[in-house]
Amino acid sequence: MIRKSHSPLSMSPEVADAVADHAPVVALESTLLSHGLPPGRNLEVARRLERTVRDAGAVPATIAVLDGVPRVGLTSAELERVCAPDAGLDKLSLRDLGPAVALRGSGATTVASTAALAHAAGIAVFATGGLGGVHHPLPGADVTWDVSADLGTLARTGVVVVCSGMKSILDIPATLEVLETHSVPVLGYRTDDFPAFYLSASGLPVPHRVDDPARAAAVFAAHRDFSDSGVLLANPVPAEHELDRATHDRLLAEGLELVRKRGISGSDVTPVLLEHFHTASGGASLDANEALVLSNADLAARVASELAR
Ligand code: PSU
Ligand code: MN
Repeated sequence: MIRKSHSPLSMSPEVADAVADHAPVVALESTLLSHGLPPGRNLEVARRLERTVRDAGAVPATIAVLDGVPRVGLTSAELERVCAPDAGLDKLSLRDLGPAVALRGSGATTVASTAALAHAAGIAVFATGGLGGVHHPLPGADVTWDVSADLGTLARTGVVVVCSGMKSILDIPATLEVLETHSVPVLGYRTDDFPAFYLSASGLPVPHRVDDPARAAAVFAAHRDFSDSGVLLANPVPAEHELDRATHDRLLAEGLELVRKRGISGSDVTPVLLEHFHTASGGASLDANEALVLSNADLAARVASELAR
């Protein structure tokens, strides 16, 4: 018989102390580092993210699975391992956590698996770049079955996810409908227009707007009285780093064509599209991506501080 033993995850001493003391902690995911940014740049961004969280008064907890152990809070050497060019880490969604643990795998965690691990560790606030969502159907099909597990997880996991909306590579109206079905509150941070990752506005209205971290924290606390689902706090990319819309639309059309031609599917779609943006935009999308995740980490730390008051 296979028995379940001990705790399913390992927390760094700093993160464990902060959680025990009810001090502000911000969870950070690792897929955006290993599968969303090129090697070299990813480590720089990883360190800047942690520094940004600290500067705003919270403890950063970057999450990944290493040698079969889900780790909440990485050492500097572990962060280097996650970002190494030859890391060869898998992209682990929530469905992959059990296999990774039982089969002693290593991998980076997506929004879905990071949210689940953060929640299990007692961390309520989580920062990322863009939430996964409903992909566009392939040409000739009217529906897609490629709906990110990020949505189902947010439907069941009581965390605040701070992101810059959904990636513009997704069907944003369909993704917002799925979030509504699952009763996930969607808040625009200082905006009435739902953000679209590289673009500060999607043209779709946000259901609710908040203008300071205290109100975002208050909405989360009130929502918890009615539902176990999470809350999406959508913070637009800083205006000076947003991609030019025409360039964006061209790169997106090219990227989708590339995915179709190469027959790419499943969890490879998002990394391939992001990589196309990064190479074809001459680095502009990298700057946008870095600026938006840093801004989200800063806001997440402020929300975590309000929740800890
Ligand atoms: N934010 C970024 N870059 C990324 C991601 C988010 O700035 O690469 C990742 C997250 O880990 C998210 C994943 O969970 O993209 C979505 O993947 P998929 O579409 O396969 O569910
Ligand atoms: Mn997918």
